[in-house]
Amino acid sequence: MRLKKDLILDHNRKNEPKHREYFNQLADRLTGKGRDVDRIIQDIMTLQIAIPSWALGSGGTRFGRFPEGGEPRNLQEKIEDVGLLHALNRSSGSISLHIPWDVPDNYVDIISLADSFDLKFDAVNSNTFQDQADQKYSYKFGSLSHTDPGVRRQAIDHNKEVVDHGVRLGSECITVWLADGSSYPGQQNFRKALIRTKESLSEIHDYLPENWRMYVEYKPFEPSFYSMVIPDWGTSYYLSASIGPKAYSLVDLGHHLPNTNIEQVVAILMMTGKLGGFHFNDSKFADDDLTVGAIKPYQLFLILNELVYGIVNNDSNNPPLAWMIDASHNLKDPLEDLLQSVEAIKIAYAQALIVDRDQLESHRDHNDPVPAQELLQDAFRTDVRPLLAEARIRNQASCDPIVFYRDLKIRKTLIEERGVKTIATGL
Ligand code: PSV
Ligand code: MN
Repeated sequence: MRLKKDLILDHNRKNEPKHREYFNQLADRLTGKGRDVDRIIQDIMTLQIAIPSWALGSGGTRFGRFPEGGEPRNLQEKIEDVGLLHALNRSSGSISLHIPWDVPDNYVDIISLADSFDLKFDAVNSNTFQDQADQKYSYKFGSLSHTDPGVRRQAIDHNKEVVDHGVRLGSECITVWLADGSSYPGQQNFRKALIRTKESLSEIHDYLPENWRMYVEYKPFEPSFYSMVIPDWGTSYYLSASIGPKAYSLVDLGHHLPNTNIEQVVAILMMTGKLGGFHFNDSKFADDDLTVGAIKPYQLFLILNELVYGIVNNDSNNPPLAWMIDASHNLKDPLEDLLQSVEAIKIAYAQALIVDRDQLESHRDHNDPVPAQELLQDAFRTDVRPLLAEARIRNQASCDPIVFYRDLKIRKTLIEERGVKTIATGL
């Protein structure tokens, strides 16, 4: 399904007068505070957040899955879905593929399809957490960290193949997430497992083309329940710092133990020039993979505040970040959920952009936490949504994507086109 631009522009025209009123009020207020509103809108207009190919169908738990219907049946349809999102918000201009769930059968066709929606290919993801039917060795007891060199070889080669797929698609980075670890005390030698992982990752790193990056994702538990080989940002940093210049850490917001100060983690990684990118999501308990900003919007804002600080100050030449979503949609229409997630990231980004940084540093230098808190919370409590709507209108996207999506009954059309019982590959 392809959205006609005229429909979007018509919808915008109808909603424009009301939007103008809200926008003008906010723009006046921000201008009065010395903020450059046009510059902020420009920054919002250019922000792009990659959509994971594995999150376009309904998610589920080990207790069940309740699909919405009309799920994409193949990679082409996944690209069409991301194309829909991008047409609606002009902020979802890339797709992150998971291999082997999404191996293209014809690269030229896939690239030209993506092109026709103005989409690029973001990080490719390897999968050594599941066994595939045709593979020789099992990953039951690990992959890149495995005690058996044969299993490690298979896992390394898989990662190299993923890089090859990415090269052909025009991607420039690979994300490696390992399920490797142990579920029982005594099962694994922590030191040896980490060293083996480092050696395997080094070989993959050295295989990367010149302009490529490798993102090393960490996670404290699951599927291993006692120890994960890369459990936290410290271990990920150790690996990315010691493996080489193309290696960076990836922060998945759901991969922290409760109350971890993620904004501080982000600040330190960025300060060291080793922050590669994000898997955005939200959680109440652990890796819940909920809609970004659904549970802890203030934390999200504080994270974005550190990112904007790093971008403004060009922290240790940290390279441009990969902004990606990694979520699961158990109850919501996946496309609506993704629209909400992208919106939440942009809201937090816009709030971070309106922070008066000079003033904040001055409060910090004078050890005055009260105005520092007031200043941050003033930005957080500002309803910046008119800035986002304005950015979308200027980008010829829908001023109100979810309302428009529902008005057009897009899910119903997708179900008619693809059927009720279609299943997308992924988790
Ligand atoms: C693992 O929980 C993870 O966050 C990794 O990024 C995987 O690639 C993805 O989820 C798989 O759904
Ligand atoms: Mn992730």
